[in-house]
Amino acid sequence: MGAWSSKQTRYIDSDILIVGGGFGGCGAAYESRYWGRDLKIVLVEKANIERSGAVAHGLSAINCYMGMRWGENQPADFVRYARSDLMGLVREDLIFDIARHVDSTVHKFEEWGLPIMKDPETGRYLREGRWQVMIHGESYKPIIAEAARKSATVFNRIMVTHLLTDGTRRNRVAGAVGFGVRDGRFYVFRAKAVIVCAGGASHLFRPRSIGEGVGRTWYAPWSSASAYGLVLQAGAKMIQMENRIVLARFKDGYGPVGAWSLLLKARTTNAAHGDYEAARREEIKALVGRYAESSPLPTCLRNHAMLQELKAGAGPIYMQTKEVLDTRQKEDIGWEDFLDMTVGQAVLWASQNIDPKERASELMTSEPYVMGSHATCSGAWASGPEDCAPADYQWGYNRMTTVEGLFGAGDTIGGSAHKFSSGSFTEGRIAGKSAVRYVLESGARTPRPDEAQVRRLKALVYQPLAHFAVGRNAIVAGSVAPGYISPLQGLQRLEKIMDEYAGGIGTFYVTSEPMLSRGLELLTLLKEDLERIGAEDLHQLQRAWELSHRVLTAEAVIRHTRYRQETRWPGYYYRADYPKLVDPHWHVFTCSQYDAQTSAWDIGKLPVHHLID
Ligand code: SFD
Ligand code: AMP
Repeated sequence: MGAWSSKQTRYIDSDILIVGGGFGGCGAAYESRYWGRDLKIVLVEKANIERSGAVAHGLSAINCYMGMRWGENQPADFVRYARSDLMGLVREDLIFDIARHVDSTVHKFEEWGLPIMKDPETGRYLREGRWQVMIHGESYKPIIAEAARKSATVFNRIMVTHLLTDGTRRNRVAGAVGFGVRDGRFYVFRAKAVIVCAGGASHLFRPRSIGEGVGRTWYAPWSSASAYGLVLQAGAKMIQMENRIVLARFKDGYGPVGAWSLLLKARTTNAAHGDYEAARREEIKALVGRYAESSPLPTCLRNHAMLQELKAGAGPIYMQTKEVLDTRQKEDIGWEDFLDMTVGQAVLWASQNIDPKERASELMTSEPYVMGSHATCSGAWASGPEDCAPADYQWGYNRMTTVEGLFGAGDTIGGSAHKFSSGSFTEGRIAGKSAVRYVLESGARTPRPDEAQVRRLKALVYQPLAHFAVGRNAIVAGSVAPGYISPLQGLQRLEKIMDEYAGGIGTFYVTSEPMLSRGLELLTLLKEDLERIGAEDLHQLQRAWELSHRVLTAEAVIRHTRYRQETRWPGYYYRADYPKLVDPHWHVFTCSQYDAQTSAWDIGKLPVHHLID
């Protein structure tokens, strides 16, 4: 311990601190520099923004683009789409706000060098589907990171572990602390406003991958729930934490299906070549009523149809790739779709002798993920845009959480699904502009974190190193150590609990009140053991704090899932004790608030307002 507790503490002061340099963070950096020319803007990132976050490996499509300059769509259309996809429960004000600004973001991306595919006949962006455009996106992240680098002072390789609050006003953010994953230093970032953009959560639930593929997931394995772990510990209200997402993907490699379904128009069938989704429409309507009437069928219901087929023994489910690859151009699109964002799927095809022109490929549903930016909307409750949010959705500055001065974007913010990469960057821009206004208007009221709080956190952050230093002396064999638990052991225990009790793959996504309560009990025992987590080096120390964020997030997921007494999103998860969707009683957001001092959770409902017909 000694060596680390004596590590130098470095103080960095700023007007605006951005935590996480992914899509939301880069957008926040870019826009806060535009509006806050003379402000000190600092971005802190646990990896290196050049290739960090969910888009590290690139993408092949931008999934949120209106095309207003060509009259393709209007923001209100997009709100209707996201609302029906999420079975009615979204923040329409937040979605509208993103939709009206997202096109300008995509145009900037193109100006900065991102190659966007064009339709040779119209000259417009090549549409994958109504909302999606195709890109040559292997280098998507470095292109976007350059804009952030030019806008903010970037500190790479610093893992943020906790937010700081003001010494006298607990509900006022004052900065953040973390440690250098390379230099081991303790960093104290003091700021007037903080924008958390630390991304979503993989590895809360046990993944399907085993053995040599263990750890492989759809969302990035380094998406460690920090967005939620950080803001909920600061006391921010969270919503829809039960609304985890399950993805239908090419089996085992997690290759995306959108380009195949929407652009190439490949059929998804059961083993007998049958169109099971159409065949099950009436049955699904009986389950969820009018929500099954929207087109396209909501994402969760598409999963549901697939799961029903698998349970009936009608699998494997296949994407009929060979029926559509009749030209070289289509074949190129199919391969590039994987090579730009999921190289592993192309490798898997090669290793299994699959030529998509010759034979169909299996699809499968993934383990659940917790995010705020895909076809799902878990995250913090945020104040809405001044011009269109209803009064009870507005208490301060746009995208400010319920903690004063604490903003968010991307996966951090709840209620606004279907942001994807472009919408997350756009939301970062919105939050950045708003944070600048907050800083300028709040003037001299600079928050001051309490020094005792900083000292306490410094001791806490390095504790896992001390546990290892002492506990290693009692290692009995291999890695068996009675005195501490390792980050990997803790992670695997968390995944097992979530999988078996909270509706993971192990139970075909089914859970219930007694299962969730038992899961919570086991999670509480895990939390006790995690007080003795041991880290042998700085890398493991990062793993330890990532796990801490994941566990708190998992607890929120269990509590919200237990609270919502209905099955709102069949195909994402099922409450066996409440198998039906219950409108209007559950046509509400679930909402929670955590008190880090007492470890108590307050849970309740918030209204869903429909602003667009
Ligand atoms: O196939 C800390 N996404 C897709 N978006 C699209 O537009 N098109 C697609 O094609 C997409 N698809 C897709 C996507 C993601 C992935 C992994 C795959 C396929 C395989 C979604 C977008 O990527 C996603 O919506 C945005 O990236 C979300 O943005 P944001 O900012 O909320 O998260 P981030 O980009 O992961 O960035 C988070 C950053 O925070 C850092 N970080 N830094 C310091 N301290 C801590 N404690 C931190 N914790 C995290 C991270 O390192 C990261 O830089 S498809 O599904 O449709
Ligand atoms: P994916 O490649 O699966 O991530 O999908 C890309 C985009 O297409 C996302 O916006 C999905 O919601 C959408 N999408 C994928 N498959 C379908 C489908 N069968 N019907 C409608 N939308 C889809």
